[in-house]
Amino acid sequence: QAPEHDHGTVVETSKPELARPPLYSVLLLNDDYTPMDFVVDVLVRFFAMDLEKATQVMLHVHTRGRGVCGVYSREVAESKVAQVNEYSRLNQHPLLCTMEKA
Ligand code: TYC
Repeated sequence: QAPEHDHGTVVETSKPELARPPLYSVLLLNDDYTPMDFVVDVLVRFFAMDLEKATQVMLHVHTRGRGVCGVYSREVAESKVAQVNEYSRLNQHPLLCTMEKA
């Protein structure tokens, strides 16, 4: 004889929701020593900006202290941060790139 499991009233339903992976903003931080031209070069080289956009973002970071370079998956954001910081150290500039959940 089968056990009685059906209590008769509560029926749970679920809406299928596809879990979207979280996005991360990649940021540049201002400092007093990195040349403006180098920051513009970084934005063109690693964030596919044209010169005009790169100059806008560099000046935003220079005046506001930090600024968003792009929004990516965690893996791509981690790679951008690592590449930018390695490139900056290689060129002996203190420029810092970081990321945070968007
Ligand atoms: N503040 C720097 C200067 O006056 C320029 C600069 C801009 C540095 C943006 C870092 O993320 C930065 N040379």
